[in-house]
Amino acid sequence: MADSVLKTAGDVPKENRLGLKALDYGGGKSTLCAGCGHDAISNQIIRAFYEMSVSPERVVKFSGIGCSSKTPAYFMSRAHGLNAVHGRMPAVATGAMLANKNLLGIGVSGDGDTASIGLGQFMHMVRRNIPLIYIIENNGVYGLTKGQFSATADEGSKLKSGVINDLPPMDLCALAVELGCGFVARGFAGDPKQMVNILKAAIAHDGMAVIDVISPCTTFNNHEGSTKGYQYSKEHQELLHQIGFVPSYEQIEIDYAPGEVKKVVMHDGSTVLLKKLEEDYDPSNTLQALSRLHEAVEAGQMLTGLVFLKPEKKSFLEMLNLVEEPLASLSLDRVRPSREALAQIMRDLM
Ligand SMILES: Cc1ncc(C[n+]2csc(CCOP(=O)(O)OP(=O)(O)O)c2C)c(N)n1
Ligand code: SF4
Ligand SMILES: [Mg+2]
Repeated sequence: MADSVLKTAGDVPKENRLGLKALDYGGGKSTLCAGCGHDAISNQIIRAFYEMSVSPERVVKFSGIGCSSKTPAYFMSRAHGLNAVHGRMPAVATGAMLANKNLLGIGVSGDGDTASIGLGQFMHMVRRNIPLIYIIENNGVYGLTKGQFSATADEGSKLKSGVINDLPPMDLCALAVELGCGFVARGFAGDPKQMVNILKAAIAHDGMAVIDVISPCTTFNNHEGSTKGYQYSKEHQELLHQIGFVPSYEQIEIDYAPGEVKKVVMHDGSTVLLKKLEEDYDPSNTLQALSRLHEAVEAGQMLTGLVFLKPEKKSFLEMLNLVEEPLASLSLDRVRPSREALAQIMRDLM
């Protein structure tokens, strides 16, 4: 495999296959704090959608409440957008994705929005395999409300005030694997090369793609004693593999020895390439994924990469056997039962 497949930070074309420029994928000016990891993630979202030549008008963005949930305002302003109340994005996104299956959905949430108030909704959305890219911008704190610990904060990590977290962290990747999600990844806002390829793979996936991204909060959780800051994350990041992505319309050139690179063909015909590093990791093995995530916690590693990948899993929309046209564009006479049918139902109930 040519090395360029694994390196994506290089040349970015001036126009994509739709004739659009990267600027066409931009949004409003960010109001987040300088250096916030969330802004770095927005940049990679812009890049991934641009390079994948996704029409922004085909995209629908969702979020809940939090600094992270503000970010859909900072990318793809030409896309549709729905901002839900705190922790309730999954219900809104489920409805929207069911109503128009031609849209490509991306949700941005926070560790508080997902792992605290929104946990119940999140879990059911994963179980149902709603086709949606679901990003958790994970900083271990409630940034918007001034930095209280969230449910993903590591045991023993310290707030600036000296308060120590004595509760165990919730691992959203492990939870998603356990609930049968077909695409589970962990990224780091400080590793854009890996991030952009995870995002491209998620765009190519049909089903729920859970991406937990460690995204440092420079204002409240980036000091010594924090386990979600830039310095700590850089020192503890452990790559499962190097990730490459080849879109369906490009040739794959392999020049690595057999067994060194695992190829996974995605729903849209693109290929994800996973170049083995030290360990032999099979991302389609649930037990291996769960045990590796547990090992990482015990060893104090911040494990990143495609933790679990099974593209063949049926999405909820496929299971529902919906008609070809999006439900939202069906005419009234096709969705409303006739007067006679309603009268018959009433008679049957009597
Ligand atoms: C029902 C409700 N409860 C509490 C709040 C207060 N609140 C706003 S954002 C937030 C947490 C945000 O944390 P997170 O989702 O991790 O996002 P971050 O700001 O860290 O990116 C809370 C508790 C609210 N807006 N609504
Ligand atoms: S408070 Fe933290 S999470 Fe919120 S914008 Fe500032 S750095 Fe980012
Ligand atoms: Mg947070």
